[in-house]
Amino acid sequence: GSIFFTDKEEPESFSISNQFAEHLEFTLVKDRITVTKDDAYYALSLAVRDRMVRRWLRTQREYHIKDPKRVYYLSLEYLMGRLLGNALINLDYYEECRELLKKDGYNLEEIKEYEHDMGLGNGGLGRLAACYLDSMATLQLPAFGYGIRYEYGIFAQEIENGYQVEYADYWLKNGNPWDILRRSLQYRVKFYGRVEKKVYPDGTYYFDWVDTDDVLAVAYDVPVPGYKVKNVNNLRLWQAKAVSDFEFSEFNRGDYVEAVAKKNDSETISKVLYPNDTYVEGKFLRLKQQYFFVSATLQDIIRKFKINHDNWEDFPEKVCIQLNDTHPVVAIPELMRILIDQERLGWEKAWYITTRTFAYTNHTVVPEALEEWNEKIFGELLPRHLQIVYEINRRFLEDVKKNYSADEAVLEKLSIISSGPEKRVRMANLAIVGTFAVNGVAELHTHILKTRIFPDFNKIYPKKFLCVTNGITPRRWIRAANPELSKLITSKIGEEWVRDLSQLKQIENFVDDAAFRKKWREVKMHNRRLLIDYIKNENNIDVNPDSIFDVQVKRFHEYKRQLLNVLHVITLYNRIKDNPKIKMVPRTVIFGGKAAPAYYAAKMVIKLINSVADVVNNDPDVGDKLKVVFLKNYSVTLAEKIIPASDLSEQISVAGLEASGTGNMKFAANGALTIGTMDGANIEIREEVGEENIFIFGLLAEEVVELKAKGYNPRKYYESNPSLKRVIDMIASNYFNPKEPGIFNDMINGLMNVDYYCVFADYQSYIDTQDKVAQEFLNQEEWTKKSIYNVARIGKFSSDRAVSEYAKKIWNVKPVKLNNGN
Ligand code: 26V
Repeated sequence: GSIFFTDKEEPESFSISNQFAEHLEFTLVKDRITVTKDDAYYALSLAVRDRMVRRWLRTQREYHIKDPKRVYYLSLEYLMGRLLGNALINLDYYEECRELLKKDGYNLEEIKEYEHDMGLGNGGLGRLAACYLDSMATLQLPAFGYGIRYEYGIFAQEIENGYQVEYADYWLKNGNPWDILRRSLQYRVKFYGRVEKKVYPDGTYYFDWVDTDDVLAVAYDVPVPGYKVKNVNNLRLWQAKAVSDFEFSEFNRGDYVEAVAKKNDSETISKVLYPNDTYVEGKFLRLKQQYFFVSATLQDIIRKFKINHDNWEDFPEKVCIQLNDTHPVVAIPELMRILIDQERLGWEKAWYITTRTFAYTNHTVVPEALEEWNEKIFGELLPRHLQIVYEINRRFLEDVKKNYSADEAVLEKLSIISSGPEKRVRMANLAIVGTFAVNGVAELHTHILKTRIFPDFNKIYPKKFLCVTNGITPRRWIRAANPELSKLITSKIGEEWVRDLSQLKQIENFVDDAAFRKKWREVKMHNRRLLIDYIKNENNIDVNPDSIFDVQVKRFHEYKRQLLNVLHVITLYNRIKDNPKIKMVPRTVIFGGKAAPAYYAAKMVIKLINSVADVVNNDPDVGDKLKVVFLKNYSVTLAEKIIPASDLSEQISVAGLEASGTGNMKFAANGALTIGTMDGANIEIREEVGEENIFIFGLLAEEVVELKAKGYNPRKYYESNPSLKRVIDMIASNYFNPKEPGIFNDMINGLMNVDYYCVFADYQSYIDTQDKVAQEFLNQEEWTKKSIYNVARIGKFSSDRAVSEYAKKIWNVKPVKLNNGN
């Protein structure tokens, strides 16, 4: 007989109460006297994890036995948030668990609050990866996430005197019950060194990468349970560790302490997440992280492949690797190196295999965010890879000259290596050349990629470019974040919508049911009150529960135009000051989000918001007509509190720059109406919900281009628009910052002279549209209908739809169903 439960037909069933008690006593060594709430969280999480373990093992074993084609999702970022509530929902165990805990004297809702967010990402790209993991598991796909186990996640944001201040996010301080160390899974990753050409007696030769400085990658696995299915997929995160046999020569020279101290160096690789999204710094450590991640991951993928296969030609039939932006693109020359130098395949065969294995998702057209590596940095850290990149480029450009164009300007644009005084490796060009599919994340974004950013690539490879519009997981963003709305919906149409979001269509049948609409409003009010309490606690601001909850939460970037929102706030303030008795629809304008620590302009927008909030919130003329709230440290968990309470979703980027947006989807799915530009997925949301149920304003993407082409002069808008002029003059004359005069000078000068993101050009259109919002909010019955239509018609934006599109159009992977047993 086997001692393993996985070998038994009917495994003994664990009771959560027993497991919980056992972990409290035996894992945490606590008793009734010493136990804390945090212990309860930890023990409960371990107990819930225990319930996943057998499914997890069984899933991995099933994938091993059936040996289907697998997909590997490679991302430097995963913004997972909290895992306990999500696990309970996906295991369909939430209610039962809550009741059991109650018997033990614990409140699940309270215990959940002790979990620290797993914030291993910056923003949209990292959260998208987390949503896709949930959908890949729910769709029962043989899929594997790979990432880095950063010791410090996205920084914690504090506000001091109105300014953002960053604190380290040591998320592991109380331990982590969700990941398990794979003690025997370690790979050696090489850095630096040099390339040696080795010649065989018969004259053939190969290249050897020698004298390297090595680091170990150790695996930590996080379970990813699908919703109401047995599949539990795996997220494998690598942590850097010094090689154990380090620097023997230095030992011998007597530099023992030096040698041991050096251990720290290698372990800094996985120390911290880079906190800037839209700006590339070209730092050595960042490239080290990328290669560290890619090398360990490819070794792991190849090890698994070799268990069942010895023919490399089968590789692309069995393995698909999705590259989340260019961050893991060094995987392309890495696979080439392995195939050529280690597996001794010729170039052509290696290239054939490589280009049929990888696919690349682009997430931004913001030029500062396109990764390019200084050739010297790249070559010093990865000498063999630089050679391979050069050879890829040489062959590619040969091909282009033969079949497309020999025009120097065209070749320069296509080249993987940029020319000029500082040669750089262009990771996006490498990604396009080295993959079989390149996808944008919304229709407009894909169109801009094809026509504006990479037009020649699109002509050379017309079938390579495609669109997969982003999506969000309804489990976390509706079912878990908004339990009251979920109950109301389920009471009308059953629970299937949680795994098939298109079913929400059915609630349109209740739009004309006044009782249903009333309940709909009660749900929103319930959520609003929770947020009001939170705001009172955090910011000590009293919020009017009947005001419009007007919310913009996302990373701070100039292109996202939080500044335009502030200009609207000041415009409203001026109306009140002009006529303190004015009848207006009350508003609470809520902001949240982090700015990259070195992004001065974005940080000054945060300061401006807090300065305006100080004045507006303390002006007796304003009363409860207008409040401005900046909620610090926006995170996945905070999003789950804010979004369900919102009425108005601000998606106001300058058209053409927000690749997709996913917050826009989360708000609409929770019954907020969008005010937005024709940008990213806003366009597709409008198409789905209907133009009467969304507030669109501003220049179109092409109009932005035209305006700039004919010479945009923001000063003209300032001079011809008295309301805009007044707002700008107030900021410029320190109205909101009398104690710190001049701090907004750079901002004002930027707006008046350049206004790269067309804030002035869109100002009036935005104000007019906001007035329309207020007008329509007055009619609560009509507003409620629009809110219902938004939810009913949001089905397309489920990450289940997005992931099935990837599976069909790119990955060619099929579900592996685990139906019976535990
Ligand atoms: C760039 C860099 C540069 C180096 C430092 C670290 C770092 C991290 C991230 C990035 C690129 C961020 C790109 C991004 O997050 N794009 C967002 O992707 C979302 C998911 O597709 C999409 O909804 C947003 O519109 C898009 O801005």
